[in-house]
Amino acid sequence: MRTLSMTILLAALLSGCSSSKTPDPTDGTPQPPEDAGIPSEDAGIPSEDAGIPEEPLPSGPPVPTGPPNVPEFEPAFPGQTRAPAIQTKTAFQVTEIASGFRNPWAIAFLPDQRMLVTEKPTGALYIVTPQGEKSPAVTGLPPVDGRGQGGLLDVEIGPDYAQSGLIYWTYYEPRAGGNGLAVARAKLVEGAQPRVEDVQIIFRMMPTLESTLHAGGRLVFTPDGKLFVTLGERSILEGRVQARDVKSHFGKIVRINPDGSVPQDNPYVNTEGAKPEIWSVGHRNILSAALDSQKRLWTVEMGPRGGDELNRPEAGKDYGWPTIGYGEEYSGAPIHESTQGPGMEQPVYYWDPVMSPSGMTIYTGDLFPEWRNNIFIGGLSSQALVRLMVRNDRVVGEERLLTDLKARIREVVQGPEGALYLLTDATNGKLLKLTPR
Ligand SMILES: [Ca+2]
Repeated sequence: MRTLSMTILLAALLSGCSSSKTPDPTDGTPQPPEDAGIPSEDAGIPSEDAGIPEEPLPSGPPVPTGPPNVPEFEPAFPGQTRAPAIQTKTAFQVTEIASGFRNPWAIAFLPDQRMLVTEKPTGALYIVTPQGEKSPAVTGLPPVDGRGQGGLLDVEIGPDYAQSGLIYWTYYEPRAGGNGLAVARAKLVEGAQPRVEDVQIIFRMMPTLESTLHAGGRLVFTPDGKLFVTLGERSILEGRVQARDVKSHFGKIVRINPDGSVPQDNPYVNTEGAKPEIWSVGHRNILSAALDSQKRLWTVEMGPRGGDELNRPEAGKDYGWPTIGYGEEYSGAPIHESTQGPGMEQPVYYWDPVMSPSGMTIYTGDLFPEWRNNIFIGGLSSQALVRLMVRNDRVVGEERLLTDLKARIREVVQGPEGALYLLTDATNGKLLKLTPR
């Protein structure tokens, strides 16, 4: 219930390519390395402002990130990694709205500009005003398995929230014989003690397995009323080998209706033995997902050491993990025989060394016209907000913002007024707002 108004002024010029700090190839914390990647071909964020001649593409050296972990791997096409460094011209400031969140994970905006904020390990969900006042934790959510990378993860407002009051969230569900990601929805009931009512579990990742790693867990609603859920492969070998197997949910993106039923135009509904919720296969651990202005899904997944990757996952396609990809095991041992293979997609872009993605938004606001259609990704080990400029579905420029904060960025969301809202991943995690100065 406290309002913090500390304002950190940051000249954009200072946070562009000024940092030459080499990212820790591991997550940079005692947590297991959720951080790390593989690719996807073509893609299509539209050029901004159709009809207006485009500026020349950026050129020059990439963001200085240190030597690659696997220098012998070559990109599949020019510009697939180490795009030219770019620099935001608009001066901006970072305002701290609230702090004291224990490893917060996700932000969702209510229609009145208040926010829902999740805390991963505790399973707590808060309502936070634009001024930073925090409600008591919402009651009625089922318990979470908050160990490791599990816990309470993403939260989204239902498309019919104004009528139904339904909110949706992902969490690691304790189960007999292990745990697994689940998606729940319930009606949010406000008051001095907010609560949820009529909790329904609409999706359970199967099979059940004991692992505290590679939880995935991002939710994305589409304008046609479907819900994408990104899933990890549990990290341990028993899970990893299921990432390309359509009989398992591990390492998949799934697409469901808001009540959990299966859309009949999903790609595997007529495949014998396949999980019908599956949209795409061969992913490692997707912690970033967003729609572009054409309402197409883009994701960034934690790859192995030297293999984080940006993809534009399409129905029924195979993104290759663990068979192909960039990077290596965190032990330094090889994983992939090859970076390319028949029937498997290349990433749009990859990072070696990794930036450790979590959270993603594709900017459509008015406050920063120069950012329109740019991709923003939270960086954990890279301790940065990563900005990608995209033309014709290829990355043509990269920037690392907010490196001066020296904070792990867990979440980035565009607010209703066009500001960016961020969460830092820490035991005293902060809710920050980024606006023009
Ligand atoms: Ca891949």
